[in-house]
Amino acid sequence: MAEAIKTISDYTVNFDKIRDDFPVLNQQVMGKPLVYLDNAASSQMPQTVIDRINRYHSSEHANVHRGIHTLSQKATDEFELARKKVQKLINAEYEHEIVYTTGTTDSINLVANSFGRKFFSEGDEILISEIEHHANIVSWQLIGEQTGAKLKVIPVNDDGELIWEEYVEALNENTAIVAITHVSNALGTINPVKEIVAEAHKHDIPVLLDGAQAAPHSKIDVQDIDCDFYAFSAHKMCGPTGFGILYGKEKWLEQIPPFRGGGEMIDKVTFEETTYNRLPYKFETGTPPIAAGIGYSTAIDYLNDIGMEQIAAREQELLDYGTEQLQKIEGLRIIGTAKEKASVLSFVFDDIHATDVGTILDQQGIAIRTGHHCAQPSMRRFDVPATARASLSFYNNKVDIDRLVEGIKKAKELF
Ligand code: 7TS
Repeated sequence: MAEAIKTISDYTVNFDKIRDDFPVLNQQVMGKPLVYLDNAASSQMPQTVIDRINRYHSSEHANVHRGIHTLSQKATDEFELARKKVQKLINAEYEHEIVYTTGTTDSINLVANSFGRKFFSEGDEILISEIEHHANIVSWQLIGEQTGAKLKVIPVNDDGELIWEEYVEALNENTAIVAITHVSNALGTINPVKEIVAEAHKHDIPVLLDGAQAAPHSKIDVQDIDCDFYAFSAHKMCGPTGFGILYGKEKWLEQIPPFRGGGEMIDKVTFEETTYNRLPYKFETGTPPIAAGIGYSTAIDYLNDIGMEQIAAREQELLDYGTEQLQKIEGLRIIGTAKEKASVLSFVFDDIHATDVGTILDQQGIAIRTGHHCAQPSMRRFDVPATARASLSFYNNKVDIDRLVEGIKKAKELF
């Protein structure tokens, strides 16, 4: 992901100071300074985002898109500003291609239901990979049960990389959609999404990308990738929970029906018939998470101030350092060794359960995630019940990794 910038000395941002922007990091857990390495689950919010959300609640709160009064108009303007910022962040062609959701899971469910109801029929295939998050498996299974469409799964090799020939071979006249993760949350694999999309488009097959783990860590350009849908969550990008994005190409959003019914998404309602609002509001129902949207808007400013390229380079450097250090620990096996990899370090020991590693680390103030990471098929592929996973953000540093290594060694001693 890191492109032009290669070394710490090339940074124009002082990443060690950046840590001070995150109040949650400045605390003791179990009597030790917190080391937060669970960023793939959720990242932390900088003070500026917390302040923005507080200000909204303290002096700006009103419902959006419906009030003539000043507060409502201001809330609407601020909430809609996030849409413009997201459009710019991911280089979407039109602002109305940005649909607000409550997160990646919600975005994928929206496409599965709306696209599936319109286009799926008996015998259709939904092409996914072996290393998807459950959100990008189960949503499709549910709509498959209603429409007769079935999952088809592209395998990965022992490094956790998509087997390209299998992908090309799997595409056929029955493929209704390709739904694939940009970056695997369990293994860190970065999929070659531009090539995946180009190959599918040769057969006029649309592609949904699960960008939950990619959008926080690199510059996303949906026009360059040419994907048809792109889903991601605010809370993994220094924003609050409860807010997310579905990008969809205008041509698809125009064609597919609304997912949920209610206020906002309508144009005219009678008991006989309802007509729908214009894009993107056709897909947005009820009172949205306004404070979260406004907070996310500030999070985007924050990320842009640092620069997504610098973030990618910093994380690559930390990942390289972390990989090197973990590899030195006897008996530790890294799961997920793709050449193109994002800042996830999943590992196992043959004789220590991942949960035990996580518990010992927690006792030392080190937060990681253990378990199947909502990606049980990925675990099955590597024949492990669970992994311990340290996931890095740009605000982590080498001291965090050194503490992790020390902590793991302690767990080894104890077991
Ligand atoms: N897709 C991927 C690739 C993810 O990593 C996650 C969350 C989701 C979808 C769902 O995102 P949500 O915001 O809708 O919950 N991944 C993780 C994880 O790795 N640990 O906790 C949540």
